[in-house]
Amino acid sequence: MRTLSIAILLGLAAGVVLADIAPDHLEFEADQVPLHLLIVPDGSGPGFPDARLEDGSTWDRPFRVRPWVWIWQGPDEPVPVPGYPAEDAWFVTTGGGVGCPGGSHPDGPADAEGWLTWTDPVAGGGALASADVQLYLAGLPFDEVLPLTFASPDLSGDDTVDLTDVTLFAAALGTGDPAQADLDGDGDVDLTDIVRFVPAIGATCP
Ligand SMILES: [Ca+2]
Ligand SMILES: [Ca+2]
Repeated sequence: MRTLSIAILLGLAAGVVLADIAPDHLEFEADQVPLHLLIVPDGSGPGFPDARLEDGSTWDRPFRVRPWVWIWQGPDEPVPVPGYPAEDAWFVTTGGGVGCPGGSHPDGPADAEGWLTWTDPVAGGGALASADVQLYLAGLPFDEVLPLTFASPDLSGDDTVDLTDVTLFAAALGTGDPAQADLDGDGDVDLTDIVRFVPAIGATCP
């Protein structure tokens, strides 16, 4: 509790200078497993409560992460950061996906215990289902990846779903490459993925 009290003091009372933190590790909810989410550049994809688990069921609640960081000249151990600003937290996939400006910020600042929450759909594209998802705070990535996988109808990664993506999607359907065309994350490429692709044609970043 002492650690948490210090963190609350640092985060809420004094304010943390963003340049003075360094990522240490991430904490997830105990039953959190890799969640699969469809992301569309215009943010028209499902929100996190509709993210799918491997068995096809839905997560049914927001996605939460508690980052633990080192604070320069702060406590002698990593601490969470209550009140951490949403605009300085975001994630990207290792392939450079989730590219819309502000498309992957959390709902708001970290809560009193330092948890960041994501509820709304992510606005972005270019994410392969096989790519790792990394959280950044103040521009610095955590080594530990988030328990998330994304897929997007924007296969080309230019944050627009257009003819180029139709061509790529058709090719991926032909080869059955789930890394690109498995938009619902059920491990195969079939009609349910086409149903998710077609409505996204024309989508672009807000
Ligand atoms: Ca594209
Ligand atoms: Ca599928």
